[in-house]
Amino acid sequence: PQTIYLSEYQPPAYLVDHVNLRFELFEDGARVHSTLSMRRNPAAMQSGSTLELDGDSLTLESLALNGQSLASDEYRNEGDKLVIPTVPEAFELTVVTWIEPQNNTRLEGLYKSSGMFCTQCEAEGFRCITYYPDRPDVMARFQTRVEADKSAYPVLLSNGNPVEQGDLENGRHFVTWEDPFPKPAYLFALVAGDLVEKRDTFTTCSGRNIDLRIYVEARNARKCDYAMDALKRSMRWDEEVYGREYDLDIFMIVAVDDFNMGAMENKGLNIFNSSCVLASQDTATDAAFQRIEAIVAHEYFHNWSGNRVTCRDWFQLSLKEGFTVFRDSQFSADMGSPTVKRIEDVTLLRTAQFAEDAGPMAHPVRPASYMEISNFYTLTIYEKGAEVVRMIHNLLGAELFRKGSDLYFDRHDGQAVTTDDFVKAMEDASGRDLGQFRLWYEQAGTPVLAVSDHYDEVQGVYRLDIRQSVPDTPGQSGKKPQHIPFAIGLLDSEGQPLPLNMGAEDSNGPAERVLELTETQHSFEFHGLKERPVPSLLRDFSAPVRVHYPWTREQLLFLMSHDPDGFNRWDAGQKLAVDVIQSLVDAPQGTEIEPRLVEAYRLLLNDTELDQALVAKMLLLPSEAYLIELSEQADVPAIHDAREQVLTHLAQALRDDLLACYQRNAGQGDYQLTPGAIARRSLRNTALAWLLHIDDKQGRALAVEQFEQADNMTDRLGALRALVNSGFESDRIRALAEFFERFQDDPQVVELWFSVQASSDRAGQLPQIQALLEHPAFDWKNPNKVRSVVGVFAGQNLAAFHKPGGSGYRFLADQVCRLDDSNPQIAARLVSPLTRWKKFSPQYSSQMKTALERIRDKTELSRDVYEVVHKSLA
Ligand code: BAL
Ligand code: ZN
Repeated sequence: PQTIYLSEYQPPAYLVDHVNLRFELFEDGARVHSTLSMRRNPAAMQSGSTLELDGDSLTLESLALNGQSLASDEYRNEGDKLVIPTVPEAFELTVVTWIEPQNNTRLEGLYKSSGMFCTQCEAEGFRCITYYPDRPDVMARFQTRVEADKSAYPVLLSNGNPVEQGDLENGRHFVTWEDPFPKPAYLFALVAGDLVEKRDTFTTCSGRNIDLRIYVEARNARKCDYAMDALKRSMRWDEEVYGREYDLDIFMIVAVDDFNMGAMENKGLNIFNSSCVLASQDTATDAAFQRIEAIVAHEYFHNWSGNRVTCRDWFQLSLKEGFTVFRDSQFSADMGSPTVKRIEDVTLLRTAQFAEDAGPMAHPVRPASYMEISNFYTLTIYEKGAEVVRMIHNLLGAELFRKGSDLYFDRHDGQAVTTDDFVKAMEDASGRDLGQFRLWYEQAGTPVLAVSDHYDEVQGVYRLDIRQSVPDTPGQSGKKPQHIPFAIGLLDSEGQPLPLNMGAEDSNGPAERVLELTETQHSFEFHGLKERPVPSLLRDFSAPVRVHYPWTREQLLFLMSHDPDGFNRWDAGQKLAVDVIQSLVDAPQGTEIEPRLVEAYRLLLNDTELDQALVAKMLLLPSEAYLIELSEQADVPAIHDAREQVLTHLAQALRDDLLACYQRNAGQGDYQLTPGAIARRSLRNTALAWLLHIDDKQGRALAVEQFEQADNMTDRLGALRALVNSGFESDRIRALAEFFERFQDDPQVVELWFSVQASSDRAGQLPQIQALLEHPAFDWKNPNKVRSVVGVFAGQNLAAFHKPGGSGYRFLADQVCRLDDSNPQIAARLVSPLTRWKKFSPQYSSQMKTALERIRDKTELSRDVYEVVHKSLA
């Protein structure tokens, strides 16, 4: 496959002013009539009058220029392109294509899911519908007429506002939609199905009434309320925090069962993976509710950051994704606990994005090249991209950042722009020079800060020495130092914040400072200190970097109970637990487990003063994935055993405290979805999991009771998970059977049922995983099912996946090869656990490499999987 380079970007030769689409939908296919009003782009760099259109898997039925049919020698196919050698300056092109949505298993373009027609056009799906200049910098006004059988497809939707509808012959009908806002083709959407409509309204800040609609299959009608409320909260928040008002008269969301992504921000017609929109107390966990709120907000926020102002080319993907993730994380922080949200974001970043940044697929936030753009919907583009925007926010402050975002939206409304345009708007609004800061977009890899300190007790001066390096990544070496905001505080031995006086004459300095690192080496001195302080470094995770500092366990214990920065308080606990677990990997049997860790957890379990949501987070041990990420040559079974040893030891030593914590947080009246109630459920389910981890009899009775009596999915699933991961085999079997029996008709809950087993090293060993793939509820065509079994096994059940002998790797390779023919996007994502083979100790890495080679050698490998596998083996 061909590599596409940012450096080769050229403006489009022809622009599209208007698109007129007519879809005739049938059971055996669809006919798409497209009329494009086109003209030569005055900014085009190449001369000539050749028109090139993108197309993929299309049958061309006819082609006409200004109403004149083109003969077969007046155009040609070159690879996936349709080339018309000579076109006028301005013209109308009419294209008729035949496509087969019912056979479209890639779920790109127009396809069928649960009997309905739907689309996914980002990034390059529109070319699977008709021939078109399918690139984001071609923005056009769309009018779309959808025709289908009226009884099978009573609801016909597209972008914008409905302008006409009526009946046709043979029981068919049509609706015509017009979208007044020019948009790239990736934002096009169409839905046709037998759906019910949940309606509401929203009055915007300027007093306009917006019609809000969520479309779902009838059986899901009761599961839309939460998403609708989340949508209204998002609309209000975007007005208040960013001054962004909704622009069309209608905003629609449609739930679709078979969907490659989480959701898609098509203009006025967001299409959601059912699992990211449908929720009810008895079927969705607290985590699912929170995810739904965040994704509804994310897609809604794209209306400005993505749709009104879009990307010039796909190298700029983080322009919309990084900014929009930052916006949705601000929103979630405002709706709940900012500290807990920060902990969740950083956990994902440090566990998975840092791993990506250190692996063979590492790429900058603005990549310089790609083969298949679908492979670049990554944690780097999304999460690191959001961190980069967050740093700008922190460097400028909220007020100037808002000025910058206003300028960005005003300046570029209706345009397709670059990350550089975004940074420039921030610079122009604030007067700050972000020249060096731009390296965050250009250089891949996670910067490393080596921090050491020195205290001069005679002078009362404490010095921090910080050395920055940015590791080499594929295709990039010898990198420059980046501009890093490094927030710190210092604490005295009582845990009180000390003033940070940076000059000998200063007094009453602030208790927290953001040090701006721009050089390879910096030293900062703090004066007037009567004792050696305890440093609190990288507060609130002020930059996406790794900090190396020789923490002592005393310091970590101290910060765990004293740091006023909630994030660092949690992080100190994580660092301590990591240190304790790492010290047990490969240690002789019977090595003592740090008694102070037990006491710290005892304090936490009994701490009813501290924010209970933070306590709930602090009780969670670092994940195996994070421990692997932190190690040089990972031996997963050894890491797993060490972690299990610590968990067992803690659960045994704290058994009575766990029971007390469980009781204290049980039975708090009616179900509520407040931060306090969510924290209580989290605490009691953690206590339950730990008790069952040591096969505690009383814990077992509590779990069985909770499983049977729960009035919500968080508690029912918490009890199920605890039982599944316990040694109480008959309870495990019974609970799994009962759970399936009860929820078998609900695909989202069946996904949970699969993933509880696939993530468990008791219930998810390879033979059991293979049995799940044979289960009648499993469906290879449904990405959620594939992810909940194969993805969860390889990504979360790490000891089973990395079982010596390599059976897990061979299994994954087989599934990737199987999926590659039907859904290459999902297949390429599944390869991910194998790509980091160099990270593991030799007995594992050689077998992982062999599995990658197996995939590489498959015939007719898709471009998606080809890119991931070849880059991983390079
Ligand atoms: N644009 C793809 C889905 C999302 O990030 O919103
Ligand atoms: Zn997005």
